[in-house]
Amino acid sequence: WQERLGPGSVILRRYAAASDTALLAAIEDAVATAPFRHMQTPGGFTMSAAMSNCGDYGWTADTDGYRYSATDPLNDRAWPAMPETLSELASRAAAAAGFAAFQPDVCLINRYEPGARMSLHQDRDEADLTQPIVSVSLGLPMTFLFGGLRRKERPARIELQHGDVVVWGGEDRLRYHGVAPLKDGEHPLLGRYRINLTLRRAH
Ligand code: MD3
Ligand code: FE
Repeated sequence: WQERLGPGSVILRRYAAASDTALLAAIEDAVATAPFRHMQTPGGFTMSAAMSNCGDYGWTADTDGYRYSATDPLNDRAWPAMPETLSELASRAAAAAGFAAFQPDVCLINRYEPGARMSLHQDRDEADLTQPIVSVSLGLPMTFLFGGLRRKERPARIELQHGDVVVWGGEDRLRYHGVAPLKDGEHPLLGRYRINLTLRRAH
């Protein structure tokens, strides 16, 4: 049930499966206020995953760059609050992986449809890179690309399924990573989607 991926990263297989309907209800609640949207990269590309956020901050991308903001640029209102089901799950998962007292202040919600992907990148927009990141996969299975500390290193391919939780921290925090194009399929709860929750401490 628990697999070590690297010195600072652990997969907790199916860890969130029992909370899936509560998590989906929390996501639907959030995106009723802050709808899914396709953000632009600073390089002018449209991201294929649709995104939204909940928490004290939200991660955003536009032609000016990547940043965390306290308000949703679509409506200049605060992001929806992070439901306790989410922050509690993330803290528990982080503790199980050896990171005590993790308190996320942002949850990025990524929605993939068949063909959507995320190219190799590092997560480095957070103030304190000693804080881990917790990710929760829901819906269609996907292939996660787990690279090295330099972009040119060939990434390992890791299958993640509905309910799998991964905690990334320590020496692995700045590893390049991405998502292979989503294969088509039908999930009993999510239909033709995969949703990834990425819980972080931005500030
Ligand atoms: C490994 N999202 O939003 S989450 C992202 O599945 C992002 O939507 C992917 O990468 C997704 O930035 C992957 C898993 C993840 C998140 C952060 C990491 C893996 C990581 C940081 C370091 C190493
Ligand atoms: Fe990332």
